Amino acid sequence: MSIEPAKILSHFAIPKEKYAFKTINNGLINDTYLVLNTNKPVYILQRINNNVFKNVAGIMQNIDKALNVLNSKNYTSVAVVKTKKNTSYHKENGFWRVLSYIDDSVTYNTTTKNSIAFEAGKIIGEFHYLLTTEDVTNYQDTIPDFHNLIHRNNQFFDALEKAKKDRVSAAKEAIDFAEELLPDLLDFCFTELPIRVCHNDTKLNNILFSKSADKALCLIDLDTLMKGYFYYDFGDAVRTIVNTAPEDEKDLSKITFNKELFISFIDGLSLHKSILTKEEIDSLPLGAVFMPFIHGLRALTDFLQNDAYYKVAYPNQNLDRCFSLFDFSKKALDNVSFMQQALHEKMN
Ligand code: GN1
Ligand code: MG
Repeated sequence: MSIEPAKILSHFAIPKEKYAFKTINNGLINDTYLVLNTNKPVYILQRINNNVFKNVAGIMQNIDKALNVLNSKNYTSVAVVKTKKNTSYHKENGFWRVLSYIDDSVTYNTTTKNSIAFEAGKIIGEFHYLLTTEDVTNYQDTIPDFHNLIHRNNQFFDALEKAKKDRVSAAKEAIDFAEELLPDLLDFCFTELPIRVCHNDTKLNNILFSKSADKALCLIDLDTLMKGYFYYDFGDAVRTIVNTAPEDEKDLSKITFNKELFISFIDGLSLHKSILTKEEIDSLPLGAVFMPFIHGLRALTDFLQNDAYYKVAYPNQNLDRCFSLFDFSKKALDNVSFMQQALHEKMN
């Protein structure tokens, strides 16, 4: 069914003007449009993927709740624009929401700049600092077991059993690696760690920066905001900041664990180190191995399931993502002692 973004937008409480729409193809889940008024971006319009997010009311409730506290002199939030009925989303041929657009802002898929890594660490620290007062039990668990490796392990073996032969043989090397590393990572289970309200998708391009000032403004894409461990947000940031190659990089020699970027990132994070327990800090190096691994495993599982979950731009993209993510996971594993040492120096 064709969608008329202008018609959808008319249900939201915004000035009645002539708007133009530009598709943004960055996300793998939702459909996103930039809304322009006389060539100037003014809003973000999104159709929420209801296949992935079964409980849209729950995610919007979580977001509204968090936005009440995500505000400080160091944190400029994106706002949810209400509908004319004063609700946070509009239901018509899917679930739609509108977000404010912050002028002069930009996102980066990768970086080679220490200042960007530092700012990313700082804003993730600020985000968690502002949310420490929140009671995590007031937040809905909108995708249960999202970063639960036991659950992802089961999905992987189930997919492997049912997959087409040609897909299994194309993915052989990745499957072997997954089977080799899974037992160790399944043991990495910090039940004694505090459960926090986490972002759960802190990749670099979910951080909004000021274009002119190289300053991080806030985290965007709050759909997966729900309970979690701090190392989820740490590891997801590390896999996209410390690695200077994109998530689907085919040339594995370009996948790097850049030590300088790591140091800059934790320098930024350390401004809020007081919110973290010693056990949480100790969990971080393995978190940096765990997060790329679990994402690689999910990409591999989706490849085996004929790309049912993620949007793919070309046939083997899920497999490329998997190889690249697993490769970074290996490189992070080689750097565990380095990370331990650096965290010991900067976060104690
Ligand atoms: C998905 O659509 P996007 O890019 O916000 C995924 C994340 C992955 C990411 C890979 C709900 O997020 O977990 O990190 O792709 N989100 C969901 O870049 O599955
Ligand atoms: Mg996301």
